[in-house]
Amino acid sequence: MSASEQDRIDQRYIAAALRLSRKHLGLTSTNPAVGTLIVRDSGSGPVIVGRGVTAIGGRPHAEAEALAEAGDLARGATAYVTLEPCAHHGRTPPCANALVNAGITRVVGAASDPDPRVSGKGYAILRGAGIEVKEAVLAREAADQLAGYMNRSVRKRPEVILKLALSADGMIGRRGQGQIEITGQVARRQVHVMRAETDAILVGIGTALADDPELTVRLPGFRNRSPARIVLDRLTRLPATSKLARSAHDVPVLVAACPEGDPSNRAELERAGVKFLATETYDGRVALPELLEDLANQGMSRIIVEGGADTARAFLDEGLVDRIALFSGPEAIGPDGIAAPIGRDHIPAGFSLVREARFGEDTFAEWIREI
Ligand code: AOF
Ligand code: ZN
Repeated sequence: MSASEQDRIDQRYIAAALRLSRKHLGLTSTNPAVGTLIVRDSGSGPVIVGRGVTAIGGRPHAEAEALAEAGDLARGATAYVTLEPCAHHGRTPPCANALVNAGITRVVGAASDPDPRVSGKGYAILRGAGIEVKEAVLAREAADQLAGYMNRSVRKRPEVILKLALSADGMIGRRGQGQIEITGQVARRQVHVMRAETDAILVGIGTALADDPELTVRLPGFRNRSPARIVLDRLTRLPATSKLARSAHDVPVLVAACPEGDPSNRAELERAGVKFLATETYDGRVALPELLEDLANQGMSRIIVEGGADTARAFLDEGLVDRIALFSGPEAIGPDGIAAPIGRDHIPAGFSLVREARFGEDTFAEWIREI
């Protein structure tokens, strides 16, 4: 087989392993959602004999699952891994050793693991055992998908995804009105998939009061995939009668408030099951870097900021946005619109376009900032 033919096959299986692992994105924190495929040559071409994704909750690891499915067929096979196999004795034995013991002869990897217990050591164990190792195949795609884990490891905070729905004239809503429909149903369904792939949805109190949103995942096939809901609510104004508070026993609601917030409302919200974050403040505002650090310490890797304009601007101004996801609808809102803090033509420096799509009448584009 020529080298370029081999490269094409390797990219195809890494792409398949990334697609496979995506189904557990948002379900494995604090572990990354990794994918593994075990592929062997059947004589008439390569066949997949084992598939693994990091299990819900983070363990077992993807390699262990894939090796279990492959059994003896792993001997002499190639393992495609979206993240460098682990080298440490954690709650599970090292995956690098498991691959060696199973008789894998070639490993193709996408991302390297920044975890100091693993970084470089996983690949070294494999090479030390005589396994052929090829690294960094589809490294950009893997970095994109593993951005939550990478952010938490390197920046010590979750990946912050800023999601906005923009009208044709660059507005995100109409003054004095609650939720208005900017994008169609197909795009809205896509938002629910994005929510399901995160650990929390964050909004400002302005949005919570104006829209009374539920911020849950309501999509067939994605039941029980609602992440926590976080409200930036400096003065503890979230009503105990809001949809958020009323559903707090089913899906967690976390409020970031300042000490001067309303104590009686706080007590009422706590009775409804709402939890309060230990928030630091400066200039009377919730300190966002500290809030994010706290969320990372609670195990969160990906959060999605969904509104409104002031909240989006606060994260942007502090340089705390890692991914920008813009949905654009076909209709204009006009002069009573609320201007978006950002637009397709005003993406901050340092971000690069990773995805463009159409959802019904709407367009979608996504940019990420490299770590
Ligand atoms: C892998 N395969 O599927 C995942 C890996 O707490 P532990 O023992 O589960 O270890 C967590 C670390 O394992 C995590 O920081 C990352 O380095 C690695 N995750 N490794 O070989 C997997 N999810
Ligand atoms: Zn492992």
